Amino acid sequence: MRKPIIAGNWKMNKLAADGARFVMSLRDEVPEGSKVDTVICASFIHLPFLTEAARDTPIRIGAQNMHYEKSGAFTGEVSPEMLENILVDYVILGHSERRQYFHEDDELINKKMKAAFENDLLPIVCVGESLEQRENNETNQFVRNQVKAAFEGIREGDAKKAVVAYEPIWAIGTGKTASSEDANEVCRTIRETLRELYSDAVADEVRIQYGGSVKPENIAELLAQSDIDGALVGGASMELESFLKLLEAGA
Ligand code: G2H
Repeated sequence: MRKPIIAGNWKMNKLAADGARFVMSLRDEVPEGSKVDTVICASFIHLPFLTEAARDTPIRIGAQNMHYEKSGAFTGEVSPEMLENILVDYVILGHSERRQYFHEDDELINKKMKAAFENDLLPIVCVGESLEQRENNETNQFVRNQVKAAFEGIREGDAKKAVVAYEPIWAIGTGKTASSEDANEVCRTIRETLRELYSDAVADEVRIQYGGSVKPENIAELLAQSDIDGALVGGASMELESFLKLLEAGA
């Protein structure tokens, strides 16, 4: 059985003190042995405060991006080694906002995947189609290609630790959610792609999240699907009360 994983993606929101307060309050609500893996992914500036606030708790902290090099002349960038050093565990890679606004492509995301594993970070790698691709019935093929490109050259032992987030672009922050059945179909395609690339063991172990306007009202139905093992949540992860409802649904 795959353990559900609910990850908040705060995007470029909250000030550092607010973020730390959120995690301090969350500490009391996420018991040791919790049935759901709880992750908060925040801007770089939050991360040292959040890892400190989450110390000795089951809460895990993630970055939303990173460079693929260990160090060097890359002004304004943050390296995987820097993240690992401050006890960050996860990193979101290839979020559609980064693909769209910062021109990240499959090749770059693959480099970042490799760098994540080399530095003991667990990638949450995002894939998903545009509205146009969905309307042209290209979703499954497009997402398969994104998965193949992201995992190119990743060893089996690492691949099974990855988390894949299926986020249809048209459902992000729009209030539109894919129907649970449609979301599950694409998540199944992702799992079958991993089965072809690797093995049953990898396909059955990798956790696949759905993301895109997940809220307390729709999460239970999404998590009830055979191939959806969690959620990557933006808007509804920002308030403690609604985030706790999401965790409850996952437990
Ligand atoms: C999709 C999601 C979080 P939201 O980007 O990754 O955001 O839940 O606000 O649609």
